Amino acid sequence: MENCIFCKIVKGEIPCNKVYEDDKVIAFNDINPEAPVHVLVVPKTHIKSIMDLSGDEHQLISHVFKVISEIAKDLKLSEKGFRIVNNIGEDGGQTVPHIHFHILGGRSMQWPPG
Ligand code: D5M
Repeated sequence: MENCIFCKIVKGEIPCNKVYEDDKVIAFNDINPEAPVHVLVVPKTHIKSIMDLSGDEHQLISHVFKVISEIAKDLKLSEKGFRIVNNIGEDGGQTVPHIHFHILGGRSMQWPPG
């Protein structure tokens, strides 16, 4: 997608601080970290949100969760815990309309979120 910032990161047109990449997803540090660890896991295909998944793309989300668990292990988040966030649409607080999952960790999380 032409004007999508995450598509530009996927294509290497915008730099990122990459923590993981394979043929289906890329993960990099969030530019505005909300926790000591704040990583975004982004499918390479331009899909707006989980509401726009079709057919095989549901398997992609399963892959995303496998990648999240591997990153959490690598970053030593699994012992104390961490949070996965997926914002959807305006009320969900989604600001980048390309599906992505936040990994937040390294501090105690609050509930409910704002
Ligand atoms: O989350 C979108 C997130 O994307 C937000 O936390 C900032 C982050 N962001 C935006 N641009 C960049 C770049 N260029 N690098 C890294 N992180 C970025 P949302 O759930 O849509 O609000």
